[in-house]
Amino acid sequence: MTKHNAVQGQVVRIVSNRYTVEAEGKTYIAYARGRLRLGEDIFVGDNVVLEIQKPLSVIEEILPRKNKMIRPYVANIDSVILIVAKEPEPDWILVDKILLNCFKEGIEPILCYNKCDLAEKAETEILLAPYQKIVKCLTVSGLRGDNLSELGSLVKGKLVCFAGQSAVGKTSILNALSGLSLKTDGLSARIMRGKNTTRHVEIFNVCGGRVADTCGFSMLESIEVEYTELMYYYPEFVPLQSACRYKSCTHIAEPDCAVKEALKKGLIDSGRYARYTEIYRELKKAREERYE
Ligand SMILES: Nc1nc2c(ncn2[C@@H]2O[C@H](COP(=O)(O)OP(=O)(O)OP(=O)(O)O)[C@@H](O)[C@H]2O)c(=O)[nH]1
Ligand SMILES: [Mg+2]
Ligand SMILES: [Zn+2]
Repeated sequence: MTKHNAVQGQVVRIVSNRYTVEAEGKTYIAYARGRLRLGEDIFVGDNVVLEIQKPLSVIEEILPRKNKMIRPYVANIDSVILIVAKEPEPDWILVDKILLNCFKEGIEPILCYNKCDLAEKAETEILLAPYQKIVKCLTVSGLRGDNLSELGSLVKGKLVCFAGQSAVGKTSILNALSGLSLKTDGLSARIMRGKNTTRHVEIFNVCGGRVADTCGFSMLESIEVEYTELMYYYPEFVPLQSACRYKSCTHIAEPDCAVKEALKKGLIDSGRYARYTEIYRELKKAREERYE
């Protein structure tokens, strides 16, 4: 069948099964062709072939992705700005999982500590120290405006994704950078957790680039990494690998392991290593359960 009105566009917003697609400078609301709905999910950031129709256009095809993030689901991004904050208390396992997903997908991660107006400078430095050597780190306050121009300069010319737990201040920072007034909300006082204020993923034009605001989350139940390959997504382990006795040493129980030697000498952060072993065991267990 010949398509007369087919154009290429990018999905910029998904709310339930309605997709907002930008194509040739215009915005269209679309639904997905049935066979797509049954197959792989469509992500915000996906480049698609769109059949323009009224009242609703149709997404006919998803074009190949350069990368994808799981939780939040976003595709074709240049970098992830992973936001943690003074409150809610950072979940460093979650941080490490998002980082390793970035390294696996070849996406540049940036670690951004928000609400620095509530924290002592020394406290922030201690928290970020294990990450300084691995990723670019930045300390900001969405509320007070600290370092927002530096953050804005990291967005320029790129499609970046704001990721992190609910109520770390993703939407607040986006509002401060853009002048938008998207909905934000505080922490639930009883459990000191976010209220999942942002309910869908959406891309906005900001600071000469584009930002995908995403829904906060508190767990990352699945990461698509084999436990036997996990060590390759820890940039501080990779240069030591060749000094381990075994070529594919996982740095868990093997003898003569250079990573464990470095750990003893304090050259590898003990928190990062402990979380590595936890994620390793979790992936191994999931793998074994799948094949039982
Ligand atoms: N003190 C302080 N509070 C902030 C700062 N940035 C954001 N907040 C507050 O943190 C709360 C959560 O902000 P949101 O922007 O809604 O957080 P979010 O990450 O978008 O949350 P979800 O949409 O649920 O994922 C709000 O009450 C904000 O006012 C900051 O720099 N300092
Ligand atoms: Mg939000
Ligand atoms: Zn090793």
